[in-house]
Parts: sequence; structure tokens; C-alpha cells
Amino acid sequence: MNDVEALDGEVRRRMEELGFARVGIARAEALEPEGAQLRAWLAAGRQGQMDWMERTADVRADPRHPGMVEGAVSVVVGAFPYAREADRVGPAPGRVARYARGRDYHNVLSKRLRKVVAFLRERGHEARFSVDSRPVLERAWAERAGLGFVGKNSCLIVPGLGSHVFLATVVTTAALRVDAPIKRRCGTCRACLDACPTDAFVGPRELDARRCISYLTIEHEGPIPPEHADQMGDWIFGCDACQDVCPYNRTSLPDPAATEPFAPHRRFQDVDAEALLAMDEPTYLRWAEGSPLRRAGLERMQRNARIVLANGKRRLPVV
Ligand code: B12
Ligand code: SF4
Ligand code: SF4
Repeated sequence: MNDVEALDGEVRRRMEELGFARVGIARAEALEPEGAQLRAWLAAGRQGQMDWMERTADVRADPRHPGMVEGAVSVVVGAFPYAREADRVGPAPGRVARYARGRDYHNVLSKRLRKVVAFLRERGHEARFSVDSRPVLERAWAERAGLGFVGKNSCLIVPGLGSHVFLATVVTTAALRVDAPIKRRCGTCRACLDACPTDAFVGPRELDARRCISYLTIEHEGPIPPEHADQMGDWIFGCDACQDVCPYNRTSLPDPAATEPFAPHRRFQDVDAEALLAMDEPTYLRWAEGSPLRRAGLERMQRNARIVLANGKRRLPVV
């Protein structure tokens, strides 16, 4: 076994030991055509208020940029599954997207990835990780590393696991064995494009974030345009509609032991919108501690709560 093979085996083994269900590796290089797609997407204004994406576009398009890891050779990618349990466990009307019903993945996965970075540095290589936390096009790298394919809903779909996975990357100067990408497998299906409540897809794999309920409920500051507020239904944080209809998510549920770090918390399985409206800032911060919901802040969550309550009233039968 040569040095590259030995280090490669060790990195993969460590990632798997940390709970990543799939691990793949791609060669670090300028992303094309994905970089050009990202720039066109930004030029069309599809990022809405997420102006941090524009500021870091050059780094996103090439992980060897000094803003990430100069001289990088490899991108290690891991997919970590989260729970996909059935919906509706109570009468409260606020629905939270599945990825956000448990502990905050940024915290849980960053802690694990630091160990891989430390290991590579001990071996004399530079390395930095990203889990939705640095300017890395994570889905493009996951596709290149052969973990799965980007579906028409623009999510990374892992055969056998579906799309309910978090993605994480470690960009490093270490030379490692590279995996081959797999073919896209949507075929003629377009269930996700048709299921989107706000018609947010410009086309296959291309999303206008400004229309997406996930963006509107989490990232967007200020009032939500009335036409989209009506379409939000009961989504109070995030949205899963384009994933719920995907046939690749009808595979058997992931092993609960594998998704245990993200086991759903009762209070986020169905959020009590009325209780949210009665919260003050300190109460909210305590309630949302350690959860991805903290990011939205009380003001946005109360805005969302008012909308889902109003939408709920509209759904009541007229007698
Ligand atoms: C910004 C962002 C969002 C935005 C914009 C989403 C989007 N589709 O771009 C909003 C707030 C809407 C969002 C929503 C969600 N997000 Co998000 N998000 C991100 C973030 C931070 C950056 C993504 C990005 O760069 N978008 C810009 C576009 C251009 O890039 P992209 O979609 O990755 O790019 C590919 C395709 O869209 C395509 N493409 C783009 N333009 C064009 C044009 C043409 C013509 C074509 C053919 C293709 C094409 O090519 C690109 C390269 O492969 C990543 C983390 C990261 N750093 O990567 C998480 C991330 C993508 N999000 C994630 C999750 C979980 C979600 C939600 C499922 C959460 C939810 N349930 O509410 C939804 C899913 C919505 C959806 N259908 O995409 C996960 C995805 C996991 C997965 N299996 O794919 C990520 C990777 C975070 C993580 N580390 O786990 N997100
Ligand atoms: S997350 Fe919801 S609103 Fe956003 S694209 Fe998917 S179905 Fe549409
Ligand atoms: S619903 Fe159909 S078109 Fe959409 S991502 Fe899944 S397989 Fe592809």
C-alpha cells in the first residue's frame, strides 16, 4: 500500500466512524459548469437577501481560492442522514422541516469534522471543513465525489438513503483517491417541480430562492409577499414539499441509531404558533437553544406564526 492509499483509507475510516453514512472524494479544482451556473444564478438575483453568497462567489467557485484552502488537492465529502419520521403528532399548526426538528447540525457535525481536520494537520496537510458554514458549493462537490446526484429539486439524492441528508466537506492539500460521479437518475419524473406550493423552480435543478418557503421563513427579513404567505400553508420554518414527493425518499427509513444525533424534539415536531406569539426574547432564546430555529430569531418566527395561524383559519370549513 502506498502513502496516498494509506492516508485515503484512514480519512475514509475516520469519517465513517464519526457517523457519516457515505463518504466520497473529488479532486479540488475550479467548478465548471457549476461556478458559471452559480454566477448566472446570482446575476439573476435568485439569492434574494442572501447577499453573503455574492460576496463569496469566487471562493465558492474554486476551493483552492485563498479564502478556503490555497493549494488544495482533494475535497472529502460526507453525507449524514437525519430522521424522516411521520408528520403531525399534535394539534399545533406550525410545521417545521425535518432537518430542523432536532439538534443544530452545524454544531453537531462541526465538532466531528474538527477531528478529521486535526488528523490531516498532524500529518502535515492543510485542511478546513464546511458544513453549511463556509463558502463551498456542497451539493456540487457531493455529486462530483460520487455520493449521489443532484435531482430536479436541486437536492443531493443518495441512492438507498434519499435526500434527507446533511452534507459536509473537508477541503485539503492532501492527495487522496478520487471517486467517480454517478449518473443523474430523475428520468422523466417531475413530481417535485409540480409539488412546489410557490412554483419556485425556474427549471430542473434551478431554484429561485425568493419564492422558496424555506428561504422566506428562515432567511428573508421583513414582510413576506402576500401571495407567498397564502401559499405557505402550515410551514413555519423551512419546507419539505419537493422532497416528500420524491420516489427516492420512499426507501426504507434510515436506522434510528444512524440519525440519533438529530432525533426530533417534541417541541419542534409541531410548533405551537400561539405559544410562540406569547414569547419574549429571553424565552425564545431558551426555547430555541441548540436548534436551527434559533437562526430565524423571534421576530421572523412570530411573523411566520401569524401567517400559519391565518392560513389555518382560512382552511376551516365554512358552516
Ligand atoms: C443558500 C442555501 C439555500 C437557499 C437556496 C437553495 C438553492 N437551491 O440554491 C434556501 C434558503 C432556499 C435553501 C433551502 C433548502 N436547503 Co439549503 N443551502 C444553501 C447553501 C448555504 C448554499 C446553496 C447554494 O450555493 N445555492 C446556489 C445554487 C446555485 O447552488 P446549488 O443549488 O448548490 O447548485 C447546483 C444546482 O442548483 C445547479 N444549478 C444552479 N443554477 C443552475 C442553472 C441551470 C440552468 C442548471 C441546469 C442547474 C443549475 O447547479 C449547481 C451546482 O451543482 C447550502 C450549503 C452550501 N454551502 O452549499 C445549503 C444546502 C444546499 N441546503 C440544504 C438543505 C437541507 C435545504 C432544505 C432541504 C431545507 C428545508 N427543508 O427547508 C431546503 C431545500 C430547498 C431546495 N429544493 O433546494 C442542504 C442540502 C442537502 C441535500 N441533500 O441536498 C445544504 C447542502 C446544507 C448542508 N450542509 O446540508 N438552502
Ligand atoms: S422547499 Fe418548498 S417552497 Fe422551496 S422549492 Fe421545495 S417545495 Fe418549493
Ligand atoms: S421528485 Fe422526481 S424529478 Fe424530483 S428529484 Fe425526485 S426523482 Fe427527481
